[in-house]
Amino acid sequence: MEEEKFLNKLVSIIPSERQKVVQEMGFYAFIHFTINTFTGKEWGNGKENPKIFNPMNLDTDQWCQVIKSAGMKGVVLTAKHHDGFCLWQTQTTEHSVKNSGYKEGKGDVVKELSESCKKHGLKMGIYLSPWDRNSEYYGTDKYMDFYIAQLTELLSNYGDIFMLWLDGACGSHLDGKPCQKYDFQRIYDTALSLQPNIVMSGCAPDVRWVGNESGIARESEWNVVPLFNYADQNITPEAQKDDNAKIFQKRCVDVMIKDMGSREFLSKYDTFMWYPAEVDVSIRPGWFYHPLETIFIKSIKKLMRIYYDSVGGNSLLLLNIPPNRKGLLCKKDVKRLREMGKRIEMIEFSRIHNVKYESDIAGKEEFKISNIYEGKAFSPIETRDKYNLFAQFEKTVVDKVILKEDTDFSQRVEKFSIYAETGNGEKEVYKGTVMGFNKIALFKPIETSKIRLEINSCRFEPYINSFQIIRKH
Ligand code: FUL
Repeated sequence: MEEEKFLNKLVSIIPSERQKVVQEMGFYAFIHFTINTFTGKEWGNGKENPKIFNPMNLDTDQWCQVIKSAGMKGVVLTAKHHDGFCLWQTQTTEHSVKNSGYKEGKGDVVKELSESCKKHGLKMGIYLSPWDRNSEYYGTDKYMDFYIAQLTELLSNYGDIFMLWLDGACGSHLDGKPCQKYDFQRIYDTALSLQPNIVMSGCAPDVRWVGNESGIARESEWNVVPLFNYADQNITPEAQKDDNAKIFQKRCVDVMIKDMGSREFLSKYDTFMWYPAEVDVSIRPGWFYHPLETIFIKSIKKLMRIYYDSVGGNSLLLLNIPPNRKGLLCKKDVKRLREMGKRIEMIEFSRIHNVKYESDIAGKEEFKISNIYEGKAFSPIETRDKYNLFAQFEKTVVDKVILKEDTDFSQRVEKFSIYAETGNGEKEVYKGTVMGFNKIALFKPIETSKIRLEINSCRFEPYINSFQIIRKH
């Protein structure tokens, strides 16, 4: 009885409409671009001369074309990084494009990108660093008003903004300034009042930082987690370097822990929230462009691994692609991203269309199996220990199965296996834990005409709305 009450509580936690939008997007770009691009630094100190910012060939249309070609659905721009330089025509400070070499002070990168996004059908997001090493107000009572004024400009003047990315970094000790307390609640309230559909990521309530910057997602990434202290995720200076155990310990423990949502773990808590993970990682070693790092662009194999682990592992992927000093994405990055896009597209192309679905248990009236890769969910009429779903199709070599739960009914599946009929009996090809809003199960290619999905641990009955069979390509 107690267990039932507990599970009922868990399955009552579902995503907001805003979270659902970003879950469907899955993959979007991060653009780190500012004065650091010209100084070769990762963290500017705020004392840089704005004149050095002068991307002579800046072309936000090129960014958007490349972003689209990679299969990404939106882009988040560092409108202001820790050095405080603003990429838009702000009234709040002189440390901006207004006093830069770019277009003789008349340029506005936020405006240009937002217009290109509209033209190319991409969503636009903003990163506005709370840590500001240039502002005279930083570390004083006035700073939050200053920050809110900047946020207000950005969220009022550039059309729809799908995401606000909030970085917890606070390095006032580096500048001998008092520690600045960020009023995150005020930031959330302002953002929502100006952009009611905005999704807030990082030190924010909608999307959770996965806990590292190396592109690693958990094998079991849960959306239903204990109520988080999300405004308290301070990111240390070591965040730049490869993650290692020591840094893990220093950083906020709750965002880093391995198991964040198993039944056993959750049983220690009594308040929960829907909080999907986002993997943020750069295509290059640094977040900003550095000429010498071009040889270290991640290989297509590595990028696809990150994609399958994140987008294919019930997480979101925010892939950073830094433009160079001309204001363009480099040829090598462009090539890699196009290749990535082609491979992602191939997954869709290789989906088998004529699939006959069946189950060994009747479906609920409104959730009968009809076509569970085109939006119709399946949910059995009763709760059992095991549920089987069968997919039958013309014999072919398959190597992937895509599974999605209908998250309007929460995230329920805890364990599943995939079996392929070989003509010589069934073979287990994949053993998994969570599905969530997107799971791509990859396995060794196998020739088959029948796949069985066995769900063997679930929070009550499952609601499966996608069971796609993907041919090897
Ligand atoms: C970190 C920052 O310190 C890095 O420079 C970068 O912007 C990364 C996404 O977040 O906290």
